[in-house]
Amino acid sequence: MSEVLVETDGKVGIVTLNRPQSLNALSIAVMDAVSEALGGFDRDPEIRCMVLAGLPKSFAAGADISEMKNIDGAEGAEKMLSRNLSNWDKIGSLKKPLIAAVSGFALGGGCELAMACDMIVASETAVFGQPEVLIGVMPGAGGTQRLTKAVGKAVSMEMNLTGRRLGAREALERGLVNRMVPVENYLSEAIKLAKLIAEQPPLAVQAAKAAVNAAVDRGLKDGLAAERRAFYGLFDTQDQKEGMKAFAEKRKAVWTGK
Ligand code: DAK
Repeated sequence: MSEVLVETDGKVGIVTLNRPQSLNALSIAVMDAVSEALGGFDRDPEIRCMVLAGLPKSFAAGADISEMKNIDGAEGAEKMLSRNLSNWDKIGSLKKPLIAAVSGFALGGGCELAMACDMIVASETAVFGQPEVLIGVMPGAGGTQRLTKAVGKAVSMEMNLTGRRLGAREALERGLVNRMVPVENYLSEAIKLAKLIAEQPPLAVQAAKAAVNAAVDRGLKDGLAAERRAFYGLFDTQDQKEGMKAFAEKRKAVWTGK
């Protein structure tokens, strides 16, 4: 079974992450396939709106730690992740609206991927978080930037510095997600919202999306670049090696501050 499923429902293009054995960890191959599928829908004149869905248990539990675990130093991190970076940039610059359908874990890169979408439909079981600090690093794909814009400085600080997670209700109250629905409906609600958007005049929709993004994204490029530099830099530390090793060995990490 493919790790990324691609289908259409009328004028809606649907991409589903399907890697249940690792809770939809975002390997580079998965991100390649996601960005290719979404890019294809963005160029397809028959498609007006897109949905990016996870599985009921997990939207995505972050970038694949087994791929990052052995990265050696900041240079190694930049080398390995820069190709992946173009996938994230492509998703962030899609012209057509993209709705995330999130259930279960949206952690690390999973939370960042949901936030890179234009709207989020969450199931009651959805949990959002940036737990990178717990494995010796920090977010590298928007977690310090988009999250702060979405929930404000105080809550973003706490999430980024302690790994505290937001449940679906709190995410709704804080404006991170558009709606919260029972778990059996999260995908159908996201598709329903996408179909409503797909009925609107496409040029007006795309112009409005670009204008809303202009309001929230001012300064985002600089912020993302600063975040990425700091993220790569942490691969020069022993704490990054220890954090990711401890995750793989299912034990508590011992931090040395080196
Ligand atoms: N990577 C790889 N495998 C993962 C994974 C991940 N992120 N999350 C879970 N898994 C795997 C587990 O290793 C386990 O595999 P097996 O032992 O069964 O082989 C399986 O999924 C089930 O996980 P658990 O046994 O841990 O399940 P639990 O229900 O006990 O816990 C959990 C679920 C989601 C709380 C836990 O698995 C967890 O804490 N996962 C890690 C969450 C995390 O730290 N995420 C952040 C990763 S760092 C960038 C782009 C992206 C990024 C950075 C830069 N650029 C383009 C520059 C993103 C970075 C990150 O996301």
